[in-house]
Amino acid sequence: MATNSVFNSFMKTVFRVFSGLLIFLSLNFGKGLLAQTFTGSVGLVPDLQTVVPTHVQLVHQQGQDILRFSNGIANTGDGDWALRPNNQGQTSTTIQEIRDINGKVVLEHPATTFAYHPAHRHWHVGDIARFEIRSGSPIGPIVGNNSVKVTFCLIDWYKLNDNAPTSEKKFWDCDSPNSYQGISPGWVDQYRHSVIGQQIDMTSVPDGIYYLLSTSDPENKFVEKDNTNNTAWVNFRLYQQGNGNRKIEILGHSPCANSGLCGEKVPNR
Ligand SMILES: [Ca+2]
Ligand SMILES: [Ca+2]
Ligand SMILES: [Zn+2]
Repeated sequence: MATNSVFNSFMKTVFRVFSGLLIFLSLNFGKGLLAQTFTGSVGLVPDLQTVVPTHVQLVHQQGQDILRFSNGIANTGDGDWALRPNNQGQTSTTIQEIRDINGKVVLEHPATTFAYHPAHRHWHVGDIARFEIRSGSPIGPIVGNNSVKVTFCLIDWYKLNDNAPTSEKKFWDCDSPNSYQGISPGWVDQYRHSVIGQQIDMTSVPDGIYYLLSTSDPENKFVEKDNTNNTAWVNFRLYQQGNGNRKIEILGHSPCANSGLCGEKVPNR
């Protein structure tokens, strides 16, 4: 007993010291060494999931066949996907903040870049998504060199389903180099098919059966609950009808958990 209580009080002291200190961890996330700050309280972690791409269409511009589509990223996790710009001269970093239930920041994770996007004329967070065209199956070969990494401005755009915990938009500003960006739990950010960059060049791709894949956080730069549910896809046939322009026929899409993630709640705006 005596040994146990000595041990217990020792462990309590260790725990108090542990939770009272800022502990700096260095975690190797594949490529770079990233510093993290951890304070010991429980953080609410987001989960990123891609909404099944909608408005998938083949348009013809200056002799090219361009696939256009709308892309949605949902936060189905417990906490905000909260991204703070850290501007220091030439290099701007996006810091992901994990917060506890009281809104206190418990972890700061240097995630990606934060940069001005001249074509969109607002600020973008780096490494948000990857668009691919694969042949024959969702794990088939990439065709036409079509693997495109994209950056986004992330805001609360619409609610995924009717049960979002927050009715107000928390993230809404793309125009300031100093504003937080992100997605609240139960909300979706959407980039519509008409936006520059929501496109893949299919001109050199022969007729056939293809998959358009959209993956959120493809390089796993952000902290989230589940890294294995980040891809959604649409299956289509590319074909030539008579002497006219080529067309696509949508054949199906990836399995999805609810009407929001299936792309059935995408607002037409
Ligand atoms: Ca996820
Ligand atoms: Ca991740
Ligand atoms: Zn943009």
